[in-house]
Amino acid sequence: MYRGIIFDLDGVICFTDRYHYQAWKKLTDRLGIYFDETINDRLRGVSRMESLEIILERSEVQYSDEEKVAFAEEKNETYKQLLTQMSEKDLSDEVRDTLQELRNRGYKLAIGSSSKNTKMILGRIGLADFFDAISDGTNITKSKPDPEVFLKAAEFIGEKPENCLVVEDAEAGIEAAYRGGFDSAGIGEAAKHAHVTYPIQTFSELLSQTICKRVF
Ligand code: B16
Ligand code: MG
Repeated sequence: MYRGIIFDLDGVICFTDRYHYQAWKKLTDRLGIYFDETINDRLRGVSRMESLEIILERSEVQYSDEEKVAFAEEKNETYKQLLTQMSEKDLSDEVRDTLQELRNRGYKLAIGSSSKNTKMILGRIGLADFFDAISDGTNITKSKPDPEVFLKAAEFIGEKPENCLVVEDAEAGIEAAYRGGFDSAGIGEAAKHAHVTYPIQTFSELLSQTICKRVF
């Protein structure tokens, strides 16, 4: 029986993939590096600097650490500019209603995201003050598949990993949950991961009797 639920942000609560893609594409076009949607899919749940390393696998030029930091900042400026298009309309009725019902059932609700832009994104979609705790890219040193972001989220809500469910869309996120001792619900590609506890097709399946039935 779970007491807390920890949600990944990008790909679970809202969808920022296309903005990540557009921002990386602008950078890679400038640098003359090949980049496509398939490579973008490999960046799900992966930190900004690790994402850049994946992108630079296609580069013929070796860049210094200083140049890489500058590239990551350049991408993030473009990305933040694109995020200004987001609004409460980018939170689906299904996600909003399911979150509210989980709250009504008495669960503690937290975010566990690799993104350093988590608070900005939550603000734009109208969830700035909704969650009991936020663990994100600003409070971790190791990103998924390391479990740190979820272990911190569990600590922030005062629950042990075995009492929390992690909800993820990325394989790296399911792996992180598994390594941290959490059960997981995997949506999209993450539903196929060998270590996923509950493969789900839609967010509202979290309300099913086998996953989050508890009413406090
Ligand atoms: P930022 P999540 C992840 O968020 C994204 O899936 C991933 O594509 C991105 O590189 C990472 O956040 C870092 O984001 O550049 O905003 O710090 O899926 O863990 O919520
Ligand atoms: Mg994600």
